[in-house]
Amino acid sequence: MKFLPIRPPSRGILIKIFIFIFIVTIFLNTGWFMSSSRIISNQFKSFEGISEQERAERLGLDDGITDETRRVMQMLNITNAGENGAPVVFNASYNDNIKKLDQMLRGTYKYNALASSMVSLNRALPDNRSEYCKTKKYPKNLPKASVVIPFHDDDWMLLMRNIHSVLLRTPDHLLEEILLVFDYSNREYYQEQLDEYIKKYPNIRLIRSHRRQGIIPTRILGGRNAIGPVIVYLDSHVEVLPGWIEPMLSRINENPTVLAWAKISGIDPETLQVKLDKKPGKIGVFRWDMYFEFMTIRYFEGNKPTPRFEPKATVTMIGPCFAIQKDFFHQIGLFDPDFDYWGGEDVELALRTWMCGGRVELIPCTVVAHMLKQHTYTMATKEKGGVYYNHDRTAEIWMDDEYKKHYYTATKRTKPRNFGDIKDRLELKKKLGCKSFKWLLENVYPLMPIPTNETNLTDFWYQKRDEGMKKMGNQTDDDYE
Ligand SMILES: *[C@@H]1O[C@H](CO)[C@@H](O)[C@H](O)[C@H]1NC(C)=O
Ligand SMILES: *[C@@H]1O[C@H](CO)[C@@H](O)[C@H](O)[C@H]1NC(C)=O
Ligand SMILES: *[C@@H]1O[C@H](CO)[C@@H](O)[C@H](O)[C@H]1NC(C)=O
Ligand SMILES: *[C@@H]1O[C@H](CO)[C@@H](O)[C@H](O)[C@H]1NC(C)=O
Ligand SMILES: *[C@@H]1O[C@H](CO)[C@@H](O)[C@H](O)[C@H]1NC(C)=O
Ligand SMILES: *[C@@H]1O[C@H](CO)[C@@H](O)[C@H](O)[C@H]1NC(C)=O
Ligand SMILES: [Mn+2]
Repeated sequence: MKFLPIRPPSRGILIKIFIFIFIVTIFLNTGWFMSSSRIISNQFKSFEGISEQERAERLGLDDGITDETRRVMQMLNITNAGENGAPVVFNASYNDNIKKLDQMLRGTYKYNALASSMVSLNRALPDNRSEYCKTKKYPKNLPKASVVIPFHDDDWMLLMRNIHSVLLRTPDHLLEEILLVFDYSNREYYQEQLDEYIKKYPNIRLIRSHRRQGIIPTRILGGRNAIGPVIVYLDSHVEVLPGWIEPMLSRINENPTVLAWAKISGIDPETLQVKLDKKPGKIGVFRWDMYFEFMTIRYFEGNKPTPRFEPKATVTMIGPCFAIQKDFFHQIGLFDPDFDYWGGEDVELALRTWMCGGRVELIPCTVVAHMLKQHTYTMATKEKGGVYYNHDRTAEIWMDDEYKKHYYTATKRTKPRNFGDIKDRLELKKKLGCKSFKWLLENVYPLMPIPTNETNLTDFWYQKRDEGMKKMGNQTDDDYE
């Protein structure tokens, strides 16, 4: 058997490795966002009647693209990446170092973070609203918002693009603050660099958790510390669109017990493309196993249709963007403080809002683009077990016995697992005089199919929905613009 002699690596290889490690370090840490003064042209007018580009200049918002990234973009012949929501497309295999960088970033973030690094923090997004939403007038004096953004491990550019989109598209007199809530992360750029960055902006505040807690405790932390009369929660990986905040604030101004839920469109995790349409969105409901589902407006509203782009009652919502009056939110108990890291919190809050005197509404004129991405971080603690623990709590606290059994059947369990102590929440329910689950089904969600003891719940919800839609002539919302 022959052994190959082990030679020390040549100087050229060492230099290449050094350069690669250098680039990787820069991308993962400090240099990622080193400021740059270029601001990409932006043709859209902001609410002030000036262009968003001018507003960006006025606010001193840099595009955030680093010199390293610019070099990569040059090699790949990319300019104006992602402008107007266009997809960023490149072939990383063109160059070995770029390929390695691309693979490394994908491994770390589970989306195309190299593409994210190329897209200006001030990128324009098309104003693709319906004429109705574009021309609708709202009162000048609306309650101010604390925009609360919990964040953990997302890349710097993704979070900053979110913050910039809020600063660019929110009238100053409606923005009390942007409240960043740091759900502990090891990313170096979220230490001093972040502190330095927000110093420039008196209306950006940062509170830090010194251990990782998950989205629910972090949102509670934000809810307790928010100053403005209205809290708007945003996921860290969203960009808001023109005219986003007035419709929600206006609805809450009319009725302070409305939980206002935005229409959510998508940011492609591969290309960062923002995909829009002119439809009013979809209604949110839930199945017997407690999971969220979308439902078409036509089917949900049946023979009682509301005007297309006016706020619509919805049973549940999902979390990328919603607004709620702070006092009302505190009164109904924020989020359940014993919930585990993540999962089921939006359904729980929606049920509680309805049952304890409020309303949940889809606000079709508010549009926020959200990146649906793979999570790389912990979603459950060992003791609790994440979403199942949270669902069980919801069932035990908010469902009456006659309905709770369907939840356990649908989740294929005869007995609940550990769901913690629910004494405080039951007391709250009593104190607030909340209505029953039966009331909710009858008044808010009459389309929820009620099983019998013998019903096989697998696919039951879908079967009944499809039957119901068929009876109504199979109308989708596809032409609903
Ligand atoms: C970029 O453009 C130059 C000159 O037009 C060309 O030689 C090069 O192959 C291009 N690179 C890529 C990745 O397309
Ligand atoms: C990407 O570039 C590599 C190297 O230049 C080439 O072999 C490959 O075919 C390209 N892939 C696509 C999809 O263009
Ligand atoms: C704007 O909306 C129209 C109609 O729904 C859609 O066809 C178009 O693709 C949208 N534009 C963008 C940039 O998403
Ligand atoms: C359904 O099951 C429950 C016990 O799980 C029982 O009390 C009830 O009478 C049953 N209902 C019918 C209609 O069989
Ligand atoms: C329930 O229905 C599903 C499919 O709809 C089927 O696969 C399953 O075997 C059924 N379970 C029972 C106990 O009949
Ligand atoms: C609705 O769609 C189903 C299949 O998806 C079809 O069998 C049925 O005929 C349709 N009904 C109407 C009224 O269009
Ligand atoms: Mn999200």
